[in-house]
Amino acid sequence: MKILDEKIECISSEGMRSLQLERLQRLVEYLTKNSQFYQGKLEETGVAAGDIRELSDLTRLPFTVKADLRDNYPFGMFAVPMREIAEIHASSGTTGNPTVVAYTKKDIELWSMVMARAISIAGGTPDDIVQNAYGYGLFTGGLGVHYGALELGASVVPISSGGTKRQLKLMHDFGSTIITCTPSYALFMAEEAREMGYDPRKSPLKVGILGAEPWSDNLRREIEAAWDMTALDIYGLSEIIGPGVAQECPYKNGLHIFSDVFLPEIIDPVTGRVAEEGESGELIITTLTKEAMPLLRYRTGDIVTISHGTCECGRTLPRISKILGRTDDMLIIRGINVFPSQIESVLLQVEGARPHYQLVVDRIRGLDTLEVQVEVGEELFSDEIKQLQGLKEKIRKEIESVLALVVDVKLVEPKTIARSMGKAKRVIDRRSA
Ligand code: DLL
Repeated sequence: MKILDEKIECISSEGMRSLQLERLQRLVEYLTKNSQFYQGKLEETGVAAGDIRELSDLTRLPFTVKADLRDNYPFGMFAVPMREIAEIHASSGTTGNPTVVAYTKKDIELWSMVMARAISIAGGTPDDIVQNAYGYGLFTGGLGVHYGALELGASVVPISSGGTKRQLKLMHDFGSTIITCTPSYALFMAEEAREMGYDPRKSPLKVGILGAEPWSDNLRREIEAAWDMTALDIYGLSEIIGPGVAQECPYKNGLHIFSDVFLPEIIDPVTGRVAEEGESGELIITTLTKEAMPLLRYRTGDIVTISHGTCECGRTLPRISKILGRTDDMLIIRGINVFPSQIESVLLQVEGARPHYQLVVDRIRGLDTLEVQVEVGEELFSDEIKQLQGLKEKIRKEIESVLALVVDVKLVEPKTIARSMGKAKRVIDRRSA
């Protein structure tokens, strides 16, 4: 398979470190000159541009957190005048101010470049037809993939999310070879296809570039079997650029992170201690070359492990694991820490459970409870009660043995759990209500 940017994607570790250091020094100088926000922060921390002499000096720099973006709503984080801003995106902002992010023209070029790399790492070439079913608009998924597909020279169908019947018709008629959407939407589309009497395994799709929400390897297997395609993970977040921060290759050995432009660190989210190779921690990213809104040591809240060393695909870019959870979506149930994706992983190993589930957390008489609602196949519902009871018990026991957590299991009929065209809502927490 051709490597798009071999000089960077296969660079030696010394080469990468010296590139990162040079860019980091330039970044701190740039921020000292251009960003009012960072001028204040750097002054508080007592670090000047000249103090960054080696890469390990990175840890002397201050963290940036989401609240900084909210507090400086709407444009307080910008490091360039408005006339240089080319594009502005914002989160949906269900609570309080939305998070605003902005790009100069050069930032859009950077976004196009990293997204072209991502599609290429997934196996995409100019011969592919990319059906882009991420939402277009203020969400960064749609436009990010779009720019990358253009940069790579592929053909892009900007269909956006939703309109499932039309998705399936155009996919078939156009011969789309790559689908880009959330994993939950890929699953839902396969379900709809079957209902329309169309076998998704016969679709022209070869690869799915799926992300924007957590998903387990077991869900990957479901999606791959449903579509008879390779399903690969893509990671990113609006604050850093959007999609295009890290991308899994067909060897499925972690996601290659574009560390020439997004400098990663993994730390213990509580103590701040740097994690060892292979140890999980919070991913922190410094954007090395952005103009409009560069971020120093941004706390993504996403929990990963990182590994270095050459991948079977030939790339030397470090690899992060699939996102194991978020610092803020970890459920603490009666003192036990669980991430929704761990429950997903267990559920999908039990025969009869379908990959549609929701977790309902509540506090009853001072005690946390977790109800796992999961759909089971139609055939099971017409079966004897005894069999359903057996399945329920099996799921309960499996979760208990893997996570040491006692939960209530509720089996529900097909299509009871709401389907999602974008990010799925897996957890309903009634404790704060
Ligand atoms: O979700 C950007 C994106 C679009 C990524 C399309 C991939 C594909 P935000 O809406 O700002 O941006 O949400 C970012 O979503 O901090 C993670 O918690 C989560 N997330 C993104 N990708 C993955 C993934 C886009 N592959 C937040 N696995 C991030 C797990 C993911 N979680």
